[in-house]
Amino acid sequence: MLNDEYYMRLALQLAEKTLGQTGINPVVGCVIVKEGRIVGLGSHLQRGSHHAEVNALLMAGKEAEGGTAYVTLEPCSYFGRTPPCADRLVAEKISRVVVACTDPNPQVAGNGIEKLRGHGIRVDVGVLEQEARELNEMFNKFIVSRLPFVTLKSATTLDGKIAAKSGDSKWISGEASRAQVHMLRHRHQAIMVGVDTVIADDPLLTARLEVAAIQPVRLVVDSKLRIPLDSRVVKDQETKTIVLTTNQASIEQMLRLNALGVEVIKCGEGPRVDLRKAMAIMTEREIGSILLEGGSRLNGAMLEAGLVDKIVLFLAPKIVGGADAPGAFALQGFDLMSDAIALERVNVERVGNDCCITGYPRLE
Ligand code: AOF
Ligand code: ZN
Repeated sequence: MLNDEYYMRLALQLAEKTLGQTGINPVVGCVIVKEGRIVGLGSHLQRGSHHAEVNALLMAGKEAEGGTAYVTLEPCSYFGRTPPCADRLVAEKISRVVVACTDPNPQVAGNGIEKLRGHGIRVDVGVLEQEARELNEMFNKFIVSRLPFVTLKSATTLDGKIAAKSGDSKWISGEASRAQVHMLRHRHQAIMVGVDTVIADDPLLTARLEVAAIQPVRLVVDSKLRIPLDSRVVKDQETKTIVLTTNQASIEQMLRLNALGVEVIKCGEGPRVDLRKAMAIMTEREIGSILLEGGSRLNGAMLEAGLVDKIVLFLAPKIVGGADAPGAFALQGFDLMSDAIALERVNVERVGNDCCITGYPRLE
């Protein structure tokens, strides 16, 4: 027997496939059903373009009248870059709306549902609610806190190392894990690393998928502008590179980087980059999600500053040893285990021969 979950699952799939392409906007899917037939399907494809409901309504045309709309997020109720979806659903004479979850955007937050009900439309809320909410975890944080959602990704050996004592790190995790990392890059608006990672590994930091990928902006935290001018993140033009530094950085080096097309932003007086300020600057630039890819010290500093929202750790079944080999998180350290940074909502999944552990640091 078909039920609401059947169509909502389809709407969620339409939303999920667009993760990474809506910028600071949520991903949203909509399915319109009339007399047992699907008459319209839509996703929000890009910020500034039609919302999911409008795309689905355009496909349905006159068939929308009297139909049921399944939407993964509460229809919006205000004029943003596009007119309110709630008004449009009313105008097209939809008779019932099924919503997965409410929109945390303070400008919507229940108003969309209220508006629909005010026009006599039956609205049912909460079908596949948890899935829908998790799908937009980055948007949910950004729209309320006005700070980017930071996912810390790392790959370690069983003994917690991110490189051998020589510095060699290719490769720790297996092919399947590395493919997942490229999907993570595609789904975040920026990738952030410390300058030591650029010096040690000379990474390209682009998203490489079997299909075309969206390239996140590259962010390099570099308080003294030690970034080599011939590093790949400087030379490669596939995406923009921004270096976050301090007032202590040399003007000459800054100008050299600018001449090579790299933007340099000063975040604080030094000696270290003010990471909280860096996050606020990203917000101004409408970067709502960041994939933090190390190294140890930047990971530690971001964690200590309470700026990490999620951890994705690929644990590879190998042991490399070496007292000086770096670990994933360089922190000052706590005296008591009870003070350790604990993760909540932990999930464990096997990826090839690796184990992928995800969780959310409890932020006090
Ligand atoms: C919906 N359906 O498909 C989306 C919604 O100013 P805009 O047009 O970019 O709208 C942004 C806000 O609209 C966004 O913050 C969120 O609250 C809502 N997004 N709403 O009804 C959609 N993408
Ligand atoms: Zn809308």
